[in-house]
Amino acid sequence: MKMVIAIVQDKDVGRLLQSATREGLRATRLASSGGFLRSGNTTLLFGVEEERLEGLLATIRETCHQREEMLTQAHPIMGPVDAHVPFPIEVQVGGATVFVLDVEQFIKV
Ligand code: 2BA
Repeated sequence: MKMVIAIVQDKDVGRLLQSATREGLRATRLASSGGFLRSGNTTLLFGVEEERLEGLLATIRETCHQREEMLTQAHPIMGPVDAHVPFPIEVQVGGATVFVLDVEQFIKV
């Protein structure tokens, strides 16, 4: 079994969950926010059998889109920023950031 952690934009979550649940996949939805933009996104946890992994990744690719976001000012996490940085900066976000982990045990009690 694999654990797929997918960080997706809020705008894409509905479509992704609709497709995934239609395919019989299970997911847990966590509210999250990006460390860089500090704006809301969604982290989805999918526990999937290995043979269903590629199907899930294809669904994520189909439903999560790349978008441009505006960063209007520096955040402290960015560290010292050159005074000449021309805010606002346009940043490309998404489709999705996906981590695939091996699951050692899956237990339901
Ligand atoms: P954020 O951290 O808010 O990042 C939003 C977008 O800003 C990123 O899009 C990327 O295009 C840009 N960005 C992030 N850090 C940057 C930096 N140090 N310098 C310049 N540009 C930077 P994505 O790469 O599509 O990431 C979307 C969201 O996925 C991220 O939101 C974060 O929540 C998550 N993420 C991405 N990579 C990650 C990682 N390696 N570990 C954990 N979370 C990650």
